[in-house]
Amino acid sequence: MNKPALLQLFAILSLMAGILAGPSALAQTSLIQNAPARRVLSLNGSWNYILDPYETGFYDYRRMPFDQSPSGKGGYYDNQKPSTAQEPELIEYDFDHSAALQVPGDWNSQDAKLLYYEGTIWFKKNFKLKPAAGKRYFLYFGAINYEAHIYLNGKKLGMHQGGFTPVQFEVTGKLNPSGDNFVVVKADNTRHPEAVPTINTDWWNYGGITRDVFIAEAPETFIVDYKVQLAKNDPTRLTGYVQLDGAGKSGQLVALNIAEAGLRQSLKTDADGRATFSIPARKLQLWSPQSPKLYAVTLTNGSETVQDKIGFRTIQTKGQDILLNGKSLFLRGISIHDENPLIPGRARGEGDLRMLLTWAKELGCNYVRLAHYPHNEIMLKLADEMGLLVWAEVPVYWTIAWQNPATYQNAETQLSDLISMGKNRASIVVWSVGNETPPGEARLKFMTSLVRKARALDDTRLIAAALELHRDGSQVTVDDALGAELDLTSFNEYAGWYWSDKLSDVPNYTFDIKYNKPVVISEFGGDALAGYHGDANTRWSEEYQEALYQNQLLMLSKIAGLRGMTPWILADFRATRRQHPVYQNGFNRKGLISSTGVKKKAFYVLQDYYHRMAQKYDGK
Ligand code: GCB
Repeated sequence: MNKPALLQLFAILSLMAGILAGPSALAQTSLIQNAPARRVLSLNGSWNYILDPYETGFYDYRRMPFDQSPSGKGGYYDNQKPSTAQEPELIEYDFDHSAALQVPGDWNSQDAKLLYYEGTIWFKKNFKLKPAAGKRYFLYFGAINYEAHIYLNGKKLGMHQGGFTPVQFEVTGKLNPSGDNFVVVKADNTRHPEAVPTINTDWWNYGGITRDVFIAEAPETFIVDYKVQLAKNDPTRLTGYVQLDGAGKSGQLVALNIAEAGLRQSLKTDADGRATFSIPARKLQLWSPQSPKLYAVTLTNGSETVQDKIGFRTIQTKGQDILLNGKSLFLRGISIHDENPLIPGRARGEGDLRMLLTWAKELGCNYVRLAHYPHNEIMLKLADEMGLLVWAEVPVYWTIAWQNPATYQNAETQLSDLISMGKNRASIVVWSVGNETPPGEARLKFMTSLVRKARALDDTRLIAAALELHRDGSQVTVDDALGAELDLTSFNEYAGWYWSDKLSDVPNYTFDIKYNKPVVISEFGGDALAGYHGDANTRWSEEYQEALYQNQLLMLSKIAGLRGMTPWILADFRATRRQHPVYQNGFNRKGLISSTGVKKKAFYVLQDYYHRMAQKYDGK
């Protein structure tokens, strides 16, 4: 055999070996509910990193992944060191002498040379954890953008795609008994046409390990998942389930205790380790933005206790009304990206997230749209605590590969993980399946399947999507067929900004909306550079944005079914598409708050309007 043919045979054989030795086909344990509350060991902090645009640490010179080659040597995940100082092997990387990045945190905002970087970065962290007998361990990342390959002590745990949902691997039996361990992550934020989101977005493609990392410890049989919520539209019944995982999961007793409400129930798991319940709960004080009451909920199975703080409320629609705990409501909202404009970069934890929600409260909000992808679990808990209703969304954004079954599967997995993560949060009242997806047959099929999936997973919340519309002169029509599947009519409109009109003409638009459902405008807005002043006709000025909001509110007030809005957006955010050298400089300037934290004039227009709406609906 000549050399190329030999190489080819070698490549095929190694590929087969790789497939056989690849990540286990066994079903993974489902996402641990409220995982951060069970954390035993945080892996946040400093991680050494290697920048790898050519993927030298992943592929050999044939483009064969090292983890599929027979020798298995060469991949950066090995963290290889020369065996002796006398006979040093040639190893062209060294994590321990490489620079470090802070985790959680995107790489772009931590080093100027990484601002626009798209590709692979390898991360490594050493940690000490001596596994205890009779315990199970789970490595948990809040989010890694976008594709992550994860290795523990040189062995592959698996791969995950999707930049905003948790990544979890069981590592029981894989930790070194000595207690010395290291974890390596290959994070790759390359954009792909078939990915979710796809190649084109109006937000920064922040890469890296952007949310908390920890190892959770659990008993052999443990409470992996639970749902404790009010029954659909019934404030007098608690329903849900507790799911155990592990060999002894069937026929176990689990105690559900809400001491403050005098509620105690003993549950017994079935053969699948699941105990479902539906019990009367008459005395519960209901959660609302005015009174965000949370109860300490305790689940106990043997020696294991899991605690959560859960609020209880109902949400439904009736004609064009949205009813929260049976009472009509106006959603005084604002859209928010998971970004701290002051870094500027991905929000890195509770402090950053609390700042964003505090701004929303100052604006007079009772509602936030957490666009355009699943936000940090900490954000959802803060919304519970601070009394903000939430629209939670998946990154099915613009032109997804509608015909591709793998793309659908990816979107559905992200939706399922979002719902799994958020299902006990009273604040979440809307699951959104996407944003501005252009109507068409394949797209309708794709989106309808997502809507049905969301309903099958959770029928106690509203399902929505930010729709597109079309215009003819001053007539706007909202008739997207997807609207028939949804509980709210939500659409993005940019009168006064992208629509070629004069600001003073904005109030003349009339809306023909085909659905008799509550109308919640998912976006409107316009850019303003904070500190740039002009008159109401000077684009980019604060005065223009101020007048735009005034005219928008006049226009929208004429929509009979208007029950809320989330203007675009709370704060300026980094956006690669926004390159005007004077006004934008890589930022979308539609924020009501600037990238230095300054409130623009339009902030006060909306604040004043929300004040009036609060008086009208809540009497204060
Ligand atoms: C939109 C998108 C949002 C953009 C915004 C804009 O319709 O949903 O992601 O950032 O418009 O500023 O153009």
